[in-house]
Amino acid sequence: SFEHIIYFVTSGVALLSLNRPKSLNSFNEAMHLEVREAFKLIKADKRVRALVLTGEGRGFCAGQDLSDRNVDPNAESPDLGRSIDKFYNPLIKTIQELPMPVICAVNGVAAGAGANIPLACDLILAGRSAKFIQAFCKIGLVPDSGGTWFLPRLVGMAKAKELALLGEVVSADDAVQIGLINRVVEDDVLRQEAMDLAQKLASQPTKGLAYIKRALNQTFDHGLHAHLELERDLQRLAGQTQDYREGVAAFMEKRTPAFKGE
Ligand code: T3D
Repeated sequence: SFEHIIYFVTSGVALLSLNRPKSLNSFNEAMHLEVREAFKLIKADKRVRALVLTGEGRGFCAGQDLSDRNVDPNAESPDLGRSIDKFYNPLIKTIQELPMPVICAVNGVAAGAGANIPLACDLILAGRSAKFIQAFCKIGLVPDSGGTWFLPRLVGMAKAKELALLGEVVSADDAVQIGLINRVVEDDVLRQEAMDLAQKLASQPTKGLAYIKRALNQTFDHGLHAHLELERDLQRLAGQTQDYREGVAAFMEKRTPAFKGE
């Protein structure tokens, strides 16, 4: 069992909640290791067909736990590249490559890496009180966890530069407005709304959804011709799934399909 996260599976949905509320769920090494362990469980568990990522308490995640960094003038500089290599980059790749929808339920302040981890997810819901802060610039750092990659793609270069260089607070409503996130709901229903949406997705053709996710995640890496070829390859795979057969059969028989995620 875990100490710094909450993890369980219910009705096809895995819930992973960051659980260091006293420091706004900032990442120390122990929490990183538990998150990594949870993703191993998700990948190995055939029941899991959607994931909800959220946090306990009044914050979603305040990024790196800064109390773990020795910045004494006489100490050697900490190697932040190592921390990124070891923890943040693998986490972002894992989320992007997970073959199922990942819903981020941003339950409060999201700062630093905590503001960018949601951007790697597939759908972002936020509670009314959530705030997004590219806090890096305020301590002399660079947006990581894919921030400088996701931001211009989501909100355009002008807004991306404004967010990254000024580190101003973006409210949940403004985040929807600029296309950073999908939806805002009231704080007290956020968890339930995210679980409901995840359960709906978990009853859909999981492999098909995984291929859709893969196609969209790669779109900005390709020219049109290369991307048409990727779509063809993914469609070939989709056409080999049981759920595709079920979807067409159910349509022809005018009944509700029963997808198994196979
Ligand atoms: O080092 C590497 O591995 C490189 C990778 C870096 C990735 C990064 O994420 S760098 C960016 C790190 N994060 C930040 O710079 C954000 C720091 N936090 C804040 O600016 C503010 O806490 C917030 C804007 C997020 C929230 O403000 P507020 O006023 O709502 O809450 P607060 O009072 O500041 O925080 C509540 C408590 O959480 C407080 O502890 P206390 O005083 O009650 O004992 C505060 O110190 C603690 N806390 C918040 N963020 C962090 C933290 N403790 C350690 N590290 C944090 N990042």
